[in-house]
Amino acid sequence: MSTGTRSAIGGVALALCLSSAAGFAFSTGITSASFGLSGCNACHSGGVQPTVTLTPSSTAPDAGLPQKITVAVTTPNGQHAGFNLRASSGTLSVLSGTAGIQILGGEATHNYPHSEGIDGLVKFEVEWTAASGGPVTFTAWGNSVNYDGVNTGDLANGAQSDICVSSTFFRDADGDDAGVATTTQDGCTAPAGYSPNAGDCDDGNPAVRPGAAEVCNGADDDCDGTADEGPPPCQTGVCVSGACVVDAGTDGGEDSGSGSGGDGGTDPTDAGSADASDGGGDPPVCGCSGAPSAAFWVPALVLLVALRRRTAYDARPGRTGATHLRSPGRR
Ligand code: HEC
Ligand SMILES: [Ca+2]
Ligand SMILES: [Ca+2]
Ligand SMILES: [Ca+2]
Ligand SMILES: [Ca+2]
Repeated sequence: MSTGTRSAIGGVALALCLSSAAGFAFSTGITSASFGLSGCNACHSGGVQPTVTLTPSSTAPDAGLPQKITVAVTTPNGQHAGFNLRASSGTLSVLSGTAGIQILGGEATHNYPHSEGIDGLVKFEVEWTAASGGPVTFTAWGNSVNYDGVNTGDLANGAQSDICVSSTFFRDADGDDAGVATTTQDGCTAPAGYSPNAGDCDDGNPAVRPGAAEVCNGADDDCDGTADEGPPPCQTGVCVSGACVVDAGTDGGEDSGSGSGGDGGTDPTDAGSADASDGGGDPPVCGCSGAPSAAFWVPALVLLVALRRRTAYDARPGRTGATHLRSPGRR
């Protein structure tokens, strides 16, 4: 068919397309939104099915490095073809210096029917860049057309290619999905004992990892570089490193030293108004869940004994200037 005839028919076809629905100009490209599983053959028929090959330049590319994807179509129905290529992730773009290919709705397609090369194939080359590691599926349709300006005398075929984008995985010995940056392995999917996330500051303890809840234990549970930070119960100064300072609940002598708050006497670790209901049975100063550990109880008992001694001393006749305030009713 001569170029002149093609142009005339093309003009008619374009006019028809414009009058029907915007975006439906198929000889000028099409996206998968316009076809289902039967691809281009939802509309094109009457021809012989071509062979379509889809070839990524690498089957295990690195994320961020552009790859070339080639869709090659045989031409049993003439010397022209169109195509559509989509990727399950990443970004398709037009290779610089390539004419007649566009990106529509994230998919690659022809601008006009391309003609075959000396090898009898119509080849479409597109650039694709992975966003991140993991499996990717490319789906392509190639349509061998007779170039008569209508969707008859043509037929298409599909092709699919699965690749996997390589990324770095970090050794995760404690299985908490956070690994250490010092031991890594590259691959498509995580090898056993490895995680895509780094940043574990204790790879022998699954409770310690980025994003874990910071608890009062003197350790940096969330791996942000600071131990026991954050609001109560972990506020620095309220939660003492290594143990939660809780009121025993019976006002058994925790009030000593100076400070402010509702106590008749005040805790060295008093949270101020939080302790206002003192007078026996304080709410915990530091509301830890679970029973306080030995790390709390041993020093607490030592303190208790010391305070009892001190109270006896203060109560001796002649002693006035008490060095600490006592709770009301605790004389
Ligand atoms: C929804 C129906 C429909 C689907 C799906 C469709 N087309 Fe078309 N196509 C048409 C129509 C109608 C024409 C004729 C009007 C025109 O050229 O735009 C056409 C024409 C063409 C032509 C020029 C044909 C010739 O013989 O001159 C090419 C090339 C083409 N389409 C490629 C494709 C490809 C590639 C696909 C699949 C990825 C596809 N089309 C899917 C309706 C469709
Ligand atoms: Ca046709
Ligand atoms: Ca850990
Ligand atoms: Ca921390
Ligand atoms: Ca902690």
